[in-house]
Amino acid sequence: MKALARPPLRSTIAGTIAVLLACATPARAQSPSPISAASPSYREVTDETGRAVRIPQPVRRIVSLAPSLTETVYALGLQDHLVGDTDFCDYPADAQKKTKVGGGINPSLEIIASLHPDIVLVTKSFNRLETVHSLENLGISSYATDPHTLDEIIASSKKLSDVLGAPEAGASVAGDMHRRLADLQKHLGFVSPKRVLFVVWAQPLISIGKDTFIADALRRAGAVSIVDSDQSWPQVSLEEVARLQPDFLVFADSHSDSAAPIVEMLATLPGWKIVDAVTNRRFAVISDAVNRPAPRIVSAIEELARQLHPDAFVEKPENGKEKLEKENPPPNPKPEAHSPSPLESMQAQMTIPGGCPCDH
Ligand code: B12
Repeated sequence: MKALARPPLRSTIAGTIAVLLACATPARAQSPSPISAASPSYREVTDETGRAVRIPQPVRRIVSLAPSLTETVYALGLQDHLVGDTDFCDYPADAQKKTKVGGGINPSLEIIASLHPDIVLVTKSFNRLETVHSLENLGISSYATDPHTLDEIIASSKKLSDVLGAPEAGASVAGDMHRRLADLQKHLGFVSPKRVLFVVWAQPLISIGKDTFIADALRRAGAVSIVDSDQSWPQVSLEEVARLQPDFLVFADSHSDSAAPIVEMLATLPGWKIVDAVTNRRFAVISDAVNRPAPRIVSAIEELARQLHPDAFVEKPENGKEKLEKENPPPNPKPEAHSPSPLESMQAQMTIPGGCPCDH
């Protein structure tokens, strides 16, 4: 497990160099866009953390400091304006080709400054306040999001689309998310929610608090977190998990090459054997989109709902067809091959990178 990294001295020095660079040459004067050579107009908006932010208009050069924000920029069709993103921005695949500015919690201020962004996008639950302050010192505007529910993710994407100058795309993305979530609720109807433990981090065990977008995502998928904490990312003891005995453990997919199935690994760790869901291999693995407050989180919710409540998604055979088959049964029907359940398939594919069950 990696501890939360402090920005290395190297990045502080780099920051100082960047300040000097920025003072010597105004950032926008070096932009390749001929229009930006003219004196820019600005728009002042309040971001989701209540900060007043001055944004050059139109926004032509965006740096994203979180995978969720990169995904949102792509979903809004603004990827041609994305000039830099983080090492962890891996979706869609094209995002991997953008200039990398480092990690979300320890980005290189020097690289960011060299990209001459009009705006740097940050999100409160992943980036650091000190990064925002350093950018401020460099004269670079940053806009922060901070969604805590699915409705807030939708509203946040919409607001961002407005700030970035693509309001129609925002309305369309929001409409699609609303539709898919409503459709999911039709399937789930009145299923009784499964009690789950969402594993953010295995050692020490970190889960989710009730005021997080992941807790809301679980609710939308017909699940409820057994952890009822006011803290966003609480550390939880295995004794507490054993006392609460979740029906399922839920993990974000790691996309790692490692072969060891995650629950097999957990079962070998001290303490985890007392959790029935581990002993009985009751777990669900969904896309790491669940960790990212962005439009694709809806797909992760759909995945989870299907794994936890497969019966709610069984297609009802058409009456006519059923009747016809009963009247004319096929000759010597073949015995059905055992097709693995989604959970069994997941178990076969599931992997774990160096001690953490998620793509962390
Ligand atoms: C909990 C956690 C999460 C949570 C929330 C993130 C968070 N708050 O840290 C969730 C599950 C959402 C998450 C997601 C991801 N995570 Co994570 N996560 C962690 C974990 C396990 C603990 C971090 C922690 O304790 N946070 C608690 C405190 C620090 O955060 P907080 O309560 O939100 O408080 C901070 C903010 O509020 C901020 N703040 C306060 N006011 C303001 C105001 C503004 C304007 C801003 C910008 C910030 C800000 O300052 C506070 C203190 O820093 C660490 C690993 C570890 N064991 O440390 C990895 C870690 C931070 N995650 C990591 C990664 C890679 C990811 C993902 C990219 C994974 C993925 N593949 O999708 C995603 C990205 C999400 C996104 N938005 O796109 C890496 C980051 C590496 C790096 N160098 O940047 C870490 C270090 C794990 C690792 N690989 O080592 N993660």
